[in-house]
Amino acid sequence: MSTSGDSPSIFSLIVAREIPATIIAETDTVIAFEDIAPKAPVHVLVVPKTEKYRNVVELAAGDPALLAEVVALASHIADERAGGEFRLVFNTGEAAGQTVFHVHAHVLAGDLGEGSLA
Ligand code: DGP
Repeated sequence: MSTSGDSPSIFSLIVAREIPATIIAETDTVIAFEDIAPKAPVHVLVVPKTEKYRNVVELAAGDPALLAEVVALASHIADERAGGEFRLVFNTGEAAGQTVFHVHAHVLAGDLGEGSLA
């Protein structure tokens, strides 16, 4: 559960259409939009609409079905844009590079460089 107290998050503002984003897919519970600073030919963020969960560990513990929805939408996007092959990244914690504490998956695809995890 969120303990940051700084809601709404930037991603909640995107869900509410209060700031612009290139939204590419949406369900009742999950939204997908282009990352503002793409690191790969395909770089989409898949985000639960609720900001209750700060990271994937909290999401997996609190609502595993919602985590499965995130993975399903990521897979659907990769099917449409990259032949179904993709990297799914959840940065977890500041030291791991997390900057937005509203859980989100990075869907990365296209030419990712040989063996790169970044
Ligand atoms: P992370 O470092 O894992 O917390 O990833 C946060 C990502 O969110 C980062 O790749 C940039 C992206 N991002 C931050 N602010 C915005 C925004 O306002 N719009 C969009 N589309 N992406 C954003």
